[in-house]
Amino acid sequence: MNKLYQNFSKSNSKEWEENICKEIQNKNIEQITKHVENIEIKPFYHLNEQKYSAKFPIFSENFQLIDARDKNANKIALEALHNGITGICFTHPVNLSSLLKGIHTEYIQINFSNYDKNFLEELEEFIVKKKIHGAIHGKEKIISKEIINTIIVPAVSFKEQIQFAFIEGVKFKSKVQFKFTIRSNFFMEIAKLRAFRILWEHKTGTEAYILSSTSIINKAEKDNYNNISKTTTEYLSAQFGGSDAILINSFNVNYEKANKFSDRITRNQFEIFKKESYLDKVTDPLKGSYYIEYLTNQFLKDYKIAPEEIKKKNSKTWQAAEGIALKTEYNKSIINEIEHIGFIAGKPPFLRGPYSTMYVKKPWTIRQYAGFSTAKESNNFYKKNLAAGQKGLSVAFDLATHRGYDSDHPRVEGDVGMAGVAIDTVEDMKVLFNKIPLDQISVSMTMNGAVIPILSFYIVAAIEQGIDIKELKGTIQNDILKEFMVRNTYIYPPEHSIKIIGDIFKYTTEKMPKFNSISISGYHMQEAGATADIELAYTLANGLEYVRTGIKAGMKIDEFAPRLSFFWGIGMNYFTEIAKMRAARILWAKIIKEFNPKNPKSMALRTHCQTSGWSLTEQDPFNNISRTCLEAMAAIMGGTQSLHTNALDEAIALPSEFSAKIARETQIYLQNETGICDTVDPLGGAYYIEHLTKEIAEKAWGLIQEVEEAGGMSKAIESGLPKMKIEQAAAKKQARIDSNQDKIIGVNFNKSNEEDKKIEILEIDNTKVREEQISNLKKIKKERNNKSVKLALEEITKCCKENKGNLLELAVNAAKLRATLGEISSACESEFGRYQANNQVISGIYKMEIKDNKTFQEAQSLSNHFAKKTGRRPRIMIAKMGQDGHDRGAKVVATSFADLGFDVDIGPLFQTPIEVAKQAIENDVHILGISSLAGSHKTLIPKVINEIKKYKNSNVLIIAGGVIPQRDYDFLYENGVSEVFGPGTIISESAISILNTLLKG
Ligand code: B12
Repeated sequence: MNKLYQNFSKSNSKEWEENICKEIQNKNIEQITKHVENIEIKPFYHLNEQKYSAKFPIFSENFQLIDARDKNANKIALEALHNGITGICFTHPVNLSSLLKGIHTEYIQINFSNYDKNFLEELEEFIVKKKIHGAIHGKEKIISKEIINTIIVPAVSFKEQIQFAFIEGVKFKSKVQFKFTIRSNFFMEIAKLRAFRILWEHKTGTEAYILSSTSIINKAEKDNYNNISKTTTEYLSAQFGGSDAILINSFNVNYEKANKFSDRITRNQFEIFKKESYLDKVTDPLKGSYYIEYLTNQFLKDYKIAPEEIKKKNSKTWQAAEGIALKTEYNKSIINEIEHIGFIAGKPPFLRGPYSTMYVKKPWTIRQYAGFSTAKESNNFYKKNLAAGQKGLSVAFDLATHRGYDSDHPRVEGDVGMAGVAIDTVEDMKVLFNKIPLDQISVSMTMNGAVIPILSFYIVAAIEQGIDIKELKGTIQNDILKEFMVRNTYIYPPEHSIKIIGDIFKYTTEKMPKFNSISISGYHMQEAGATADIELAYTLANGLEYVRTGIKAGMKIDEFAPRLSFFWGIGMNYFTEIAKMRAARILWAKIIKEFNPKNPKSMALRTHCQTSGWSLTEQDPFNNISRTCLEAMAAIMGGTQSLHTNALDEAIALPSEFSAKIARETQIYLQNETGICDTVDPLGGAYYIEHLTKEIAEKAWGLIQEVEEAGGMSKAIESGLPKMKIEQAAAKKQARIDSNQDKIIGVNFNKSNEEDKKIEILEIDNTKVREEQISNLKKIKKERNNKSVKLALEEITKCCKENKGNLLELAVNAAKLRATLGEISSACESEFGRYQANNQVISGIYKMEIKDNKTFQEAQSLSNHFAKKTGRRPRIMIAKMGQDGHDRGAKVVATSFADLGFDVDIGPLFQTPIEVAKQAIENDVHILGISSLAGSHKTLIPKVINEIKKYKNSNVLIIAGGVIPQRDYDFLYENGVSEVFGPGTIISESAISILNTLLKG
C-alpha cells in the first residue's frame, strides 16, 4: 500500500500538552489531571510507555455462582452447564454426591466457597472416588492436586491488592488460584490484573491463574437492571486484564437471591461477549495501549521487571467479517508497519480525537433519539428526559412527515404518529419545543427527504420563541445520498435533492453559524447490513460528494467544512468499531486536505453514534442491556461527541418509559462511575487496535477509490453498486445466522422458553393521532391567509424550475404564513418529481453461505416437491405497505426464498393495500408475505386482506413478518393472517412451515 498520510506530521507529547493548555485557556495541565489512589492520571498518554509482557490466556472459563443450600442446586448447575457455563462456584456446599450428580467433574471447573470443616472431610473422601478439578476458596490443605487453593484478594487499594496477592501467593509451594474482585473503575481494574499477571510470571516463572469476580456490593436494588450495565463493564475489565476464569454475579444477588431469570441473563452475558463481540479472539488485546501500560507501570514500579521482549510468534490467524485476516496475538513489532502512529488528538489528521482534551474537559453529549405520536406528547417526553440528565434532544419524525405528506394524505393512513412525531405545520413544531429554549438546547433532527419544510419550521419556531437564529445549535441530518442507498425516506430524485443540500449549506453558513448543516451517516448502512469497511467507505465517499456540492454552490471549504458532522452505527464487534472510528478521522482529514483548507477544523471529523438496533433481539430482551452497554463503550473508546443508546425493547416497539430510562442511565453510569472520561483515546497505542485501525482504513480507502473511479457517489448510486454491496452483506449475515455459523444469543443459541419477564410496551393509537392532526390542519388552513400562502408556494416552485434563489429561504417565508409540510413538499415535487427506486433482488449469496445446512436443504426439497405436485413453483409476493421503508428484512427474505426455489415477486416500496392486492392477484401468487416494521400492521394488513377478498376466487395465503409485538398476533390471525414471523425468524424454517400449510391445502 502506498503511503496515505504523508501530508501530515507526527507529534510528540510536548506538542499535545501545549495544545491542551491552549484549549483550556492557558491553564496548567495539572488542573485537569486526576488522581486515583495517589496515581496521577494525565489527560493523555502518547508514545514511549515502558511495556512488559507475560503470557495471557486467550480463553476464559465462564463461572456461575450457585448457592448449594438451594434444594435445586444440582438442577441449576446442570442447566447452567447446558447453557455455556464451564465452571461452577458452589457456596455453602454439602452432600457432594447429590450436588454433583450427573456433572462431568473431570471436564469442568468446580469451586467451593463458604464451606465448613466437615465439608472438607467430605470432599477428601469424595475425590478418592471421583475426579474433580477446581479450587476451594481457602487455604486449607487438600490431598488432591486437582483441587487448588485460592487466595481471596481483599477489597483494599489496587496496589495493595497486587501486593497482597503476590506475598500470599509465593507462600504456596503448589499451584494456587487468585480471586480478584472487579469493580467499575474500568482501566484501573484492567491494569491491576495485567500488572499482577506480569509480576507473577516475572518473579516465579509460572503463569498466574486468576479468577475474577464481578463485585456484589455495588449492585443496588433500586433501578436494578442498571446492574447489568455494571457487570458488563466489570466483565470487560476482567477479560481485557487477562483472567483465566470469570464469575459474573447475577444483577440481583446483593439484595435477593439469584433466580432462574437473573441467572440466565447473567449466563448469556458470557456468550454475548464472546460469540457476538469476538472478545476472546486476541490475547492481551490492549497490550501496548499507552494509558494502560502507564497504569500497569505504576502498579509495577516498586518491583524490578525486565521490559517487553518479542518472543517467537505462535500466533494463529482468523478472519474478520470485513475479510481482514487477523492474528491471535500482537506485539510491538507491528508498530513499525503502521504509518499513522504518532498522530495525536486535536490536530490533523485527528487520529486520537477531534479535540485535544476530549472527555477530560467535556464528556460526550447524551442524546437519545425519540419522538412519537403528537408534538405535545413528544414535548412532555423531552422535558422529562432533559430533567433526568439528558443533554441534547434528538427528534424522530413519523414516516408521513419524512416522506413529505401531511397527515391527511391517503397514502399515510397507517403511518401518522406511529414511528415518530407527526409534524404538519409550524404550530406543531412550536408545540414540540414548548418551554425548551432553542438557543440553549442543541437539537438534532433526523430529517432528509422533507428537510426544507422541517428546517424552515424549526427556524420559524425559534424566531417565534424570540430567539436570534444565529444562536441555534444542533444538527440536521440532511444526508440524502444514503437515503437512496439504505434509508429510503427520499422524496425527489438525487440531482434535485443535491441542490437542496447546497441551498441549506448556504443558508446555514450565512445565518446559523453554530448549526451543523449535515450529519453524514453511516449508521443506517450498518443497520441495513454493511460491514465496518463498507460503512466507513461509503459514508466518507458521501461526505466527499457533499463537499463538492458546497464548493459548487460557490462556498470556500473553510466556510462550511467545520460544520459537517458524522454519524456512525456501533455494533457488537467491539474492537472493529473502535478502530473504524479512529480510521474515519484520519481518512476524512486526508480527503479534506486535498481541498487546501486553511482552518485545521475543516479537517476534523466530529461524530454522533448510535448503538446498533439490529443487534438487539426480541427474544430475551434483557440480554439487550449488556449488548447496548458494550456497544456504548466502543463508541466512547472510539471518541464519539454524542451518543444514543438503544432501549432493550428495540426489536418489539418504540421504547417505553421504563426501557428508555435504562438506556439513558447506561450512559450516565459510564460517564460517572467508570473513569472512562479521565484520559483521551485510552486505547491508543494498543497493538491490536492500531493494527485494526490501519487495516480498516486501507480497506475503506480501496472502496472509496472504487467509488471515485465510478465518477463519485451520485454516479455510483445510479449504477446500484453501493446498495447491492450492502444487500449482499445483509444476505450473507442472515445466512450465517440461519446456518448457525454466527451465533445470536436467544435466537440461535441459548434459546429460552421461559416467559418470566413481561415488559410493558408502548402502544400508539395512530387513528386518534391522525384525527387530531387532521383537525388541526383544517383549523390552520381556515385561519391563515390562503392567498399569500399560495403565492409563497408558487415562489418555491419557480425556484425549483429556474434554479434561482434559495429554497430554504423561500420555505421559511411560506412557513411563517402557515403553509403545511405537504404543501411545501408538493411545491417542489411538482417540478422535481417523486423518485422511484428500482427494485432489484440479488441472488445466490444466501445459498452460497448456507447450502450445507440441513434445514435449508429440507426447505429446498419441500419446494421441489410442491413444484412437482402442483406443476408450478411456489410463488410468493413480498410486499411493503405505507411509508415503511425498512427493506432489509423484505430483501433478505426475498433473496432467500428465491434461493430456496420459490418464484419471488417483490413489490415496490410504499404501496397502498389496494395496489398490493392488485399486484398479488395479477401475478397469481400462492402467498402474499407482508413485511411490516414501522407499526402500521394493525391498520394496513386487515385492509389488504379485504381488498384481496374483493377479487373472485382469490385464494392467497397471507403471512406477515417483521416487528410485530406478540400481543398483536391474535388480532392478525382473526383478520385472516395465517402465520406471523417475527424478528429472529430462521428463513428456511418459515419456508417449511408455509409450504406445509400450502400442501395441506
Ligand atoms: C434496521 C433498522 C432500520 C434501518 C433500516 C434499513 C433498511 N433498509 O431496512 C434504518 C436505520 C434506516 C432504520 C430507520 C428507521 N427506523 Co428502524 N429499525 C431497524 C431495526 C434496528 C432492525 C430491522 C431489521 O432490518 N432487522 C433485520 C431483518 C432481517 O429482520 P426483520 O425485518 O425483522 O425480518 C425478519 C423477520 O421479522 C421475518 N420477516 C420479516 N418480514 C417477513 C416476510 C416474510 C414473508 C417472512 C416469511 C418473514 C419475514 O424474517 C426476517 C428474517 O429473520 C429495527 C429494530 C429491530 N431490532 O428489529 C428498527 C425499527 C423497525 N425502526 C424503527 C423506526 C421508528 C425507524 C424510523 C421510522 C425512525 C425515524 N423516526 O426516523 C426510521 C425510518 C426508516 C424508514 N424509511 O422506514 C422502529 C419501528 C417502531 C415501531 N414498529 O413502532 C423499530 C422497531 C426500532 C424501535 N424499537 O424503535 N431502521
